[in-house]
Amino acid sequence: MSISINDISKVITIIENNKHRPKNRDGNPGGLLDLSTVKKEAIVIGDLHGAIDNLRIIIEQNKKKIKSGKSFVIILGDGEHNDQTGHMREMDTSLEVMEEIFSLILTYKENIIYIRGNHDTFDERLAKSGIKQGLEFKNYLLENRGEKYVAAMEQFFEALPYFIIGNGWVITHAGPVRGGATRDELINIADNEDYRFQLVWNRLHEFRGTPSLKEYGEYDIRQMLKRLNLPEDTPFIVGHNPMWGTGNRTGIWRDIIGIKNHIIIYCSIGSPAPYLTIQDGKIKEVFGIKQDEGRAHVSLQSYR
Ligand SMILES: [Mn+2]
Repeated sequence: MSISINDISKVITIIENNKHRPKNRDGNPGGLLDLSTVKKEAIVIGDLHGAIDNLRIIIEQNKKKIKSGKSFVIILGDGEHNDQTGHMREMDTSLEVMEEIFSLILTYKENIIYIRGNHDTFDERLAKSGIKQGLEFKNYLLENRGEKYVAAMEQFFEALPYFIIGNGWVITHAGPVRGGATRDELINIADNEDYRFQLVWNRLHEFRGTPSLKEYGEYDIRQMLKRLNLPEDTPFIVGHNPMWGTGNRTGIWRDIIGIKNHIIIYCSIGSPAPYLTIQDGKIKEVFGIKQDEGRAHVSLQSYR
């Protein structure tokens, strides 16, 4: 499906008018999606970074459930920008993923949710291995789609929510705000550049010693849940920070460095298309690609 500027406007309208999105004090769509009353199955997909095949496989495997409204999909942001060494300037797959997401939102409306990641920007300060991927994607779109399309994409980025409270779980792109944040602060995140930055950039503090300002630890997770009036052991799901260095190649890391119910999920190129399904407090790991199809395999496991 080819995506027009008008289509992107429709996508933005759907995102901004989500009935589970409380308005901020200026009457604009807030930074929080409150899905705590939604009882259907959540399908959670981590950062794709151009992994168009993974996205298509996962949607195909769950198409019936999404179509019938039995399940809804959450994509954790960072759909664009190939993260594979030697391919970081490749932007074809970035556009493919974003247009696929637009087309899914146009088809399934609020049953497809995309939250903001640190790559969901044209900001020139965004650089990976010295490559300004935000700027490169913008230039690619200027060349291939034109100025108005770039403006529409930017508007899409700005329209995205930052945090989801689900039915017994929470999700954000990168990590908690250090020291936590309240519901009201999340709704009014437009006024708080620091919180917007932290939710899409924070990384887990993995080693002993003083954490840097971009890092969070278990304390911050518990504090965030506490300030949201949620049980302190509520599953806290993020993407952003794949832990390939641990030797686990599945793209799903649970109870990371001993933090109970903290889950990182990452679905980039080369991963076995991992995703989570969450229903009634049960979190399952599923892999779109099995070992006999040529890549890493971990059998379906039950979590919690
Ligand atoms: Mn990220």
